[in-house]
Amino acid sequence: MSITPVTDRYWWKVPMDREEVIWVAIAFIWCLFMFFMMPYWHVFGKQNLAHAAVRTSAGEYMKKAEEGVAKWKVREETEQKIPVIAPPPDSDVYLVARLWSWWPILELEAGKTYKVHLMSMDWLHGFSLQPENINIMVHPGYDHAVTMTPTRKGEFAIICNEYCGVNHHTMVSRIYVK
Ligand SMILES: [Cu+2]
Repeated sequence: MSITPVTDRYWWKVPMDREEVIWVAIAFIWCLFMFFMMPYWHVFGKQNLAHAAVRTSAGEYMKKAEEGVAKWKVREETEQKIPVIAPPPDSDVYLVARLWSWWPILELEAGKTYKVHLMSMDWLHGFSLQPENINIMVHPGYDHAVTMTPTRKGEFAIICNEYCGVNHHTMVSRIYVK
């Protein structure tokens, strides 16, 4: 039972009001616009990075990350003595996410391309590069490779943007671009 009795039982047979037709048309056109914006922005937005994810184990991934540090370490930073590595262009760079740090710190060259790998050693973390605002989920068990070509010189911040425990707010790092 409704508060006011239904006067016309077959309301769907009543022709649509002009205003309603206009709103439905606007909503539909907006839906189409948003839909085609997705592929457009992927190609022309310069924010969506081409990436590939491969299944792997924490041990295997850590071995590759340690190899990179052994080869390309230039110094250490922060109280935790996190190594800073300067990998050569076109190399595979492995960045480890774990409770609650990013390891190692990357020092890249502007205009050069790198394949940056991301993986978590424990549970879900989020790679958020600021102020570029590039956001990538970092899963355990998946080596997520992103092709990166830094265009601007400077210091960029990495913050974890997936809540990952009591020290989540300290899970910060940086990328240097020279
Ligand atoms: Cu985290």
